[in-house]
Amino acid sequence: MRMKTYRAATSTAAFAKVKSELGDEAVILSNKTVTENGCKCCEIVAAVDNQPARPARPQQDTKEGVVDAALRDSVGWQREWSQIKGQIMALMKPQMDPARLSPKQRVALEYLEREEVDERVLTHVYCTMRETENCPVMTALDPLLKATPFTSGTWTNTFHAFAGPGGAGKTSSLVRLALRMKKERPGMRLCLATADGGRGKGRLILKHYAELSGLAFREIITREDFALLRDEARQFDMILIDLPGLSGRTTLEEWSRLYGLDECPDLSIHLVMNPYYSKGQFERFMDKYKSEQLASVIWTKLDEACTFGSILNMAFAGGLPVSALSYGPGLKNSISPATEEMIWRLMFMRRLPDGNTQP
Ligand SMILES: Nc1nc2c(ncn2[C@@H]2O[C@H](COP(=O)(O)OP(=O)(O)OP(=O)(O)O)[C@@H](O)[C@H]2O)c(=O)[nH]1
Ligand SMILES: [Mg+2]
Repeated sequence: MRMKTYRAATSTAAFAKVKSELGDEAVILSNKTVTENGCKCCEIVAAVDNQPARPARPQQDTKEGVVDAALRDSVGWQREWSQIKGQIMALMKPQMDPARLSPKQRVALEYLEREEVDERVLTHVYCTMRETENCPVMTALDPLLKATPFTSGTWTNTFHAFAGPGGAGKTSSLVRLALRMKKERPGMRLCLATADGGRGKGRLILKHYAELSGLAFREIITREDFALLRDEARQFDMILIDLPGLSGRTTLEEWSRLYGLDECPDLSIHLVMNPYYSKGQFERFMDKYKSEQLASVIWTKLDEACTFGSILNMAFAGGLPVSALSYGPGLKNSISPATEEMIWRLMFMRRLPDGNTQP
């Protein structure tokens, strides 16, 4: 067994060093806050087996080897599975005879296809409409999409973390929702916390708006800081945590374990996404950001998108409700707690929640 100590400004940065040097098999033995040259930083002790239990490259010529290789490379595995699903859909497509639908149903299905709603959803909608004679389109679509608006009254648990790809709009969404809730309920005890210490900008924005609006501000550099925040949670109605965009192969589940977020039953994670990622990119993100604690999706940059089918695709694939919609770069009047009506208007009329229409 080889042991090594890593120090960095945050657990995220220290963990990235561990991964790049010792690889995915490394085990974290300790993860604590230490002081170096008068500054708080994170120290991780990690270990890796000198003799890997399994050969680095599994034998590909046996059944076990092939399965092992596929399971090790989960992205490859996912891609294969998605190809199989694609082939099933291709087989089904000729049976999706548009002539068997009413003109209204046909137009709606064609519209959804143009909006880049994927085949899985289209097939499901087609089958639902075929099951019941004259089934209204909205009756078939309605069960596929749910909204749980991000307001102080709807979400009753204390901890809310904002996760998602770099630059997706996590920090902006967090600040906008916090300011909105504070305006609606001035007595609300809100705390803004940043776990994104590695990138100065997000941290400074959060600190700035917390100070400006009289909200509490906390920094999470290691799991000890998160444990301390849990100890003081009773004094807040809601704690909003800004997570970093995860680089490389680090997954949200790994990151949550590193900071102890996975042990907090009172925590919901909201996934912040843009609607214009490609299909393959969505699949990659779904894999990277999957977590039992995922509770909703926040869609941002709607003002920059030209199709909105991915909102329905994601709801169908992940079963998560949509909690907020963001549609502008500024801080004012650019985010709305989501409702189903807003999303359908967006999808069928290209109308943003502020009433503006997308070209
Ligand atoms: N047009 C538009 N821009 C947005 C929207 N939401 C956020 N932005 C902009 O997108 C940029 C990135 O937003 P951030 O909130 O910093 O994104 P982030 O996910 O926190 O980024 P990292 O912390 O770097 O991973 C900023 O310039 C925001 O102003 C939106 O709904 N529409
Ligand atoms: Mg940020």
